[in-house]
Amino acid sequence: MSEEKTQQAARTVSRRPADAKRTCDPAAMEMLECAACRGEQTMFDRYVAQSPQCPFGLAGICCRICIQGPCRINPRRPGADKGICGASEYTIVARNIARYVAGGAACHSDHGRHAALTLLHAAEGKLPDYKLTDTAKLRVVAERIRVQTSGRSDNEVAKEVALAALADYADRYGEPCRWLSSTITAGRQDKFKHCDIAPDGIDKAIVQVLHRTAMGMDADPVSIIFGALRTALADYTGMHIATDITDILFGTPEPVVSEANLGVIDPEYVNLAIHGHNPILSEVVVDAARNLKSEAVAVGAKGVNVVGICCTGNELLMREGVYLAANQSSQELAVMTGAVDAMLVDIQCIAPSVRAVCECYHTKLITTADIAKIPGSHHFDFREDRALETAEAMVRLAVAAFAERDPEKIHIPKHKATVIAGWSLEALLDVFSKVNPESPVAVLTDAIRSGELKGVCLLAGCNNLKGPHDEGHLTVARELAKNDVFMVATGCSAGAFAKAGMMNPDAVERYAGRGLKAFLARLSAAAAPKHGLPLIFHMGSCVDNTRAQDLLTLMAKELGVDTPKVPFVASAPEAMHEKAVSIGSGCVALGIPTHVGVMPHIEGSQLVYGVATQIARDVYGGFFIFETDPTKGALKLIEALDYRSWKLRVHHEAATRYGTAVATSW
Ligand code: BF8
Ligand code: SF4
Repeated sequence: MSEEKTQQAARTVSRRPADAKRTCDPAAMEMLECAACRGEQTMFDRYVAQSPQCPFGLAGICCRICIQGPCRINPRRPGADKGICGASEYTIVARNIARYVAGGAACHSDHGRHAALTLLHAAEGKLPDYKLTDTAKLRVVAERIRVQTSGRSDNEVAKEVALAALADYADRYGEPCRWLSSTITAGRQDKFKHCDIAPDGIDKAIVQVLHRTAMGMDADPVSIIFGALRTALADYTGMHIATDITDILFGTPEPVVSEANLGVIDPEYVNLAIHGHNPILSEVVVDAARNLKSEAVAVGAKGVNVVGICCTGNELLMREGVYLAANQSSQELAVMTGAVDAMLVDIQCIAPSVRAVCECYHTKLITTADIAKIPGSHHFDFREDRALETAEAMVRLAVAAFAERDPEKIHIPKHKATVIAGWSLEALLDVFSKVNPESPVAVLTDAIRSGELKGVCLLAGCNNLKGPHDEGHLTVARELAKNDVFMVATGCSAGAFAKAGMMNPDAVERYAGRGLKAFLARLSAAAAPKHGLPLIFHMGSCVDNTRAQDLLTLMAKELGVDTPKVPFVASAPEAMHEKAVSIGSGCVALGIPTHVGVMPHIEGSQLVYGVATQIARDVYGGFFIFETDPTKGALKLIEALDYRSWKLRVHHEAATRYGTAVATSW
């Protein structure tokens, strides 16, 4: 298929669920055409094969919590309006959602625990392949959580920070987790205390919500949802630990220029795709790939080209400028280019189907985590105390596979786009500080108060094949850009923007409204960033949503109000994973209007739906906006921003006029 044709196909993307070729990424479209010709199956085909999906599951009214079930609630069938044990639809829907949150929190927090243990062992001098890269951040984090820094060596401080992080996992006997209380506003601390949802141990919150939602336990949907919110805040805590410690170990990201989409796979190099979430592994693999360049040259390649997929790709893009090849729904398509010599996976979001795809090619599939094995792949037991040695062995598998390529099967789409990534909160504030050195974040809040910007949106989350691949993300962002919303992004949402060329200065020209354009131009003029400023700022992987949540907290402090009054919204246009449910729930508790572009399994209970969309607003100020039409979703986000910025302006004007403090009781 010619490039022009694929672009046209992407523009006129099909919305029919029975159509397997539903993507607006031209590179993915080209590979789907290719897969169809070769008779290879992808997750796009399997979505069609799974349709129509079970209406009970979709509505969240299928209970499989005990093996007397499954019980399916049918309000129209006498006697079947409750489960065998008598559980009502509201109990079942709430329990199912709470268990999603537990799953998501388990993923993020176990990832954070791995980072904390690595920091501990590195500080103890047990891990020669790891070092403390950002000791300034180490000391900032230490002071924030009240670990003494003066007169102590970096290793001493790091050890205590790691132990403090690990202590947040255990039972703190009523004392809220330190990574939560030290990073949120006083207003949120009070709110969480008042509602009794501040976790006093990450593991404890996860265990409790599983206990709470077992057969014969909590039947009260509001109580279950409050338990789920505590778990969502445990998720936030684990994510924040992961981000902070990863920055300490590998460096806090700084602006970096790179490229994204399948066109980054280079036929002249040994291509090693790294997929998953864990920088503890992938950072060392990047070192190993650099070390083994000569071995790659010896087999006729120009070197080793590491390309990232999903969030470990985002982590490497942020810190190392490594190319990003694909997001969640296009992971199989990277292998189908026939030029990926090995795919190395760690944890989370790895489709088991990559094994079957690798079998059609010469690609070696390498698993590295004992909790994420895939039958038939090469498994390396990755241990931090011999990290580089193991990583080099894995890279050597890729180098050896280079000679086994079948030239007939190589098809690499040309599509790729420039991306300016590396926007940690520190990097963003550094740019703001060039305009206002005294209070960098005021650059943003002043622009909102003056009406130049409508507010801030965090775009996050996955791909979900219930809608066309990447279309939700791109549509929401285009609408927000046009309406002068400052955007930051993480996860596969950031992947979609990077691939589509929405994270570079050209995109500002193309998509930004007048206010957003003027704002970014002012920043550019003052900061003169080497590579220019992007339309959407890439903040990293999914655990790095905490970077954006820290931005919200800073904005609240600057504006003198609590987070539910800040013109800050979030959107997960293509949410899929349990992790997206836990992140979204945490956002709501933090006071953020949160758009979800795929219907979660909640419609089977009017009551639970009402709690998520209405009651949450009354209690926390944040609420869910469920809207599957991305254009309408964007408009609802803009409406939420308009409402908040209008109120802020009114109260700030009144405070200025009467010389009083800004009112906060609205
Ligand atoms: O943690 S956005 S599909 S890759 S879950 Fe997974 Fe969703 Fe992608 Fe990153 Ni986040
Ligand atoms: Fe059915 Fe109750 Fe068991 Fe759920 S917990 S499967 S509703 S009997």
